[in-house]
Amino acid sequence: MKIAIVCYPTFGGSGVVATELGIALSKRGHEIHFVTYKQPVRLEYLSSSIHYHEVLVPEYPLFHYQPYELALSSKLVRVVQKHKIDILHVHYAIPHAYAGFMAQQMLLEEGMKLPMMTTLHGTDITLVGSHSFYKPAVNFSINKSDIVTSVSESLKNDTLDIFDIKKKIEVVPNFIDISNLKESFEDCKRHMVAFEDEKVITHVSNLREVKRLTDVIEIFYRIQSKIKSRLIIVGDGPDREKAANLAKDLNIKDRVIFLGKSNEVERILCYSDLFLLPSEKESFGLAALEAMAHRVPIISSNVGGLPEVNKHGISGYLSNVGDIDDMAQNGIKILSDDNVLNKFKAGARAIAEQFDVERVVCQYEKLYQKMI
Ligand code: GMT
Repeated sequence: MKIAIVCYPTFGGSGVVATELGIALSKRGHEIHFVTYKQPVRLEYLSSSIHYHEVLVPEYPLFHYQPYELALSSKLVRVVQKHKIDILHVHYAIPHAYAGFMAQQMLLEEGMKLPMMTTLHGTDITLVGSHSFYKPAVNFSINKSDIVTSVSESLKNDTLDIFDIKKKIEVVPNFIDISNLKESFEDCKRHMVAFEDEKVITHVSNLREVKRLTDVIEIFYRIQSKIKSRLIIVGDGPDREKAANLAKDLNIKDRVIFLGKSNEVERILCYSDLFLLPSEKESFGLAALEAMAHRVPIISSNVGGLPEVNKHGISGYLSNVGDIDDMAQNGIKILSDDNVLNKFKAGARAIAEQFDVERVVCQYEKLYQKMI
């Protein structure tokens, strides 16, 4: 099939999933066309089966806001016509499902039918999409999609609670390409962040409020008082400074390392002993799944789709949002005995294997078939 994929090209989970899906589909013989404003960060190489079409939005002084949806839908029409695209798959409803619907309508005028699948990822529903500014348009474009998928049961239920959805929502979980994981590095550079006798605790996110970054610092503060350890924070975002200030106030500034946006997440996960994800909301928690695939146990909150990924007592532990004491105690429980740590490492990997790309991509393929 010839499939156009619309996504955010950034480090965010929805863009990562869309890109990895495109790569996996291309390996299975499909022709993939990414349509977005920048080459997706996870897409290293273009090939005869993976193409990228840039959406350009020229600055015009009359517009206070440049009309990205308009440029995206126009680009989609051109790409679909030129490359004879069979299917459109949009990731993250806002504004992609809306722009996709407009493209569908324009193509219909020309006698072309373009089936559209919308994959809901989380904040497009629970945070941004539910805002009254956007809600009617999001509701409309979800209902206009030919197939709607969500990345967890929890997100499906949230969508049905928040919106007036007439469509069936199929759950297709996020995935990980286990066979392509880089699991060992000749020079893993662990020595650059921690001494031999210290444990490495990691957090990866866009450092937004919803990730509760100050909880990450508070949990680490409690753990490091019992277990020699370092905290590595990967990613960048609005809460970075607040977290850095808290680390300073708690006198653990030297034990917390902010690495910013990094392309070396796999390398860091290879030597991590524990991953913290105490989020306020999380439709799935792809960052946790990536850590688990690298055998890193998870200390997380129990919201949204996290219990579908992080299995309590097997791959890590779940606690109520904000219960930093419980999260710290669970972290200490895992880290204080190497036998326990190894048991959790194996558990994390075993659960991650259930989300292997091979098991998931065929679910998307079946749904594509259904659409055409
Ligand atoms: O976590 C974020 O803030 C980024 C966001 C995104 O849209 O890229 O992530 C959402 O989609 C990911 C991929 O499906 C999920 O793994 C994340 O749990 C979800 N984030 C939230 O629900 C907060």
